[in-house]
Amino acid sequence: MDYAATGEAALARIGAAQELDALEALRVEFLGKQGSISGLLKTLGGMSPEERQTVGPQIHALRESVTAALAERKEALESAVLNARLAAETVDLTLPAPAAPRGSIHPVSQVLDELAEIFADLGFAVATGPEIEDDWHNFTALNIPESHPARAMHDTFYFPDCDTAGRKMLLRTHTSPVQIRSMLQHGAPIRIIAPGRVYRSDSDATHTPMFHQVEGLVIDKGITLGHLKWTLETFLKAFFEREDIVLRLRPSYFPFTEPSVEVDVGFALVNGKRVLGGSGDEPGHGWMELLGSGMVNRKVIAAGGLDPDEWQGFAFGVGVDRLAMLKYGMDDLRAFFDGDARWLGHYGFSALDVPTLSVGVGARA
Ligand code: 2NM
Repeated sequence: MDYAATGEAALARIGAAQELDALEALRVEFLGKQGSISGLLKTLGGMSPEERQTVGPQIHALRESVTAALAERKEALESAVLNARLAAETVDLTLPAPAAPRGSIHPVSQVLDELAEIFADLGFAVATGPEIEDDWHNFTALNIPESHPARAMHDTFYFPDCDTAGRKMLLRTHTSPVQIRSMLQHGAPIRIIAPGRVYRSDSDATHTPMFHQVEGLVIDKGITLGHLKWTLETFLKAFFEREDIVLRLRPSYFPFTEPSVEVDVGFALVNGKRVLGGSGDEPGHGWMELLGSGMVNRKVIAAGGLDPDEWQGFAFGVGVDRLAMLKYGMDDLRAFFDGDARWLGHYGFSALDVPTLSVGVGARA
């Protein structure tokens, strides 16, 4: 058998491959489990030691040259694909400015405005606080002890040095420290939402190291889980612009609330997509976990400088980016923070849209 000729024929076909798929087919034909070169390697076992000594190196050389040629051609085809894409996607920055401004409002900004609007109608003020926090406000005051997994370096971005007062500093992992500051500064009663950026050392298709959260806090006398359920129901009906939003409360655990409840919202499957509304128990429906909430733990009320025998409250937390995805139909969280003008062109909102309950976003063009 003429291994050199076999090799030349293989290299010629590899060099002529114009598509990655065709190249992959050649790899399988030569080097796959049932491939021709793999077959030649198997013949070595049946040879005499002398024959193997002369033929073995030739077959191995054949396999190596084919492997190298496949890799080289693959790289060339891949870079051709990339170059074609780069050429097709160029943005000509020298084009004149458009006659009318084309900037748009990011969906997260839009949803934050909608949330402020909806909760303002329920008597809630918007509270904000620092994104760089100390671990007392972010953890200790919220009844999250030293040993809690949320405190591990794994989830929290810590600063390498303490501040001048010797406090350990970090990027807030939730907006709850804002509520603690609010209790300490203003006392009770309280009705606030705390929207903003939060940070966790976590990154995959559904988690980004920075994301947005809105938390709510009500502190007053005689507050119960009933007030919590009504508030969340009223908020979600307004936000999703549907009267048929149905909630299911399940017992859960958070260090800062007792009791704690996980809130599921009923959805229907419409053309394979989840559309919120209706009871999750109907046929063709299901429940989606949406919010965490509960009655504020006595220890947290005390950490906020209030007497837990006098004041009670409820609190909740929900991802703003997640709310935006559910309402406006995006399916990839990472695209939110890529700064891609084409994505914004598609999902962004006009600066002239007013996110009020009465006008609603349903009225936009
Ligand atoms: C959640 C779930 C449950 C919460 C608690 C507080 C505070 F500061 F008042 F104690 N703020 N937010 C809370 C409670 C947040 O997020 C999933």
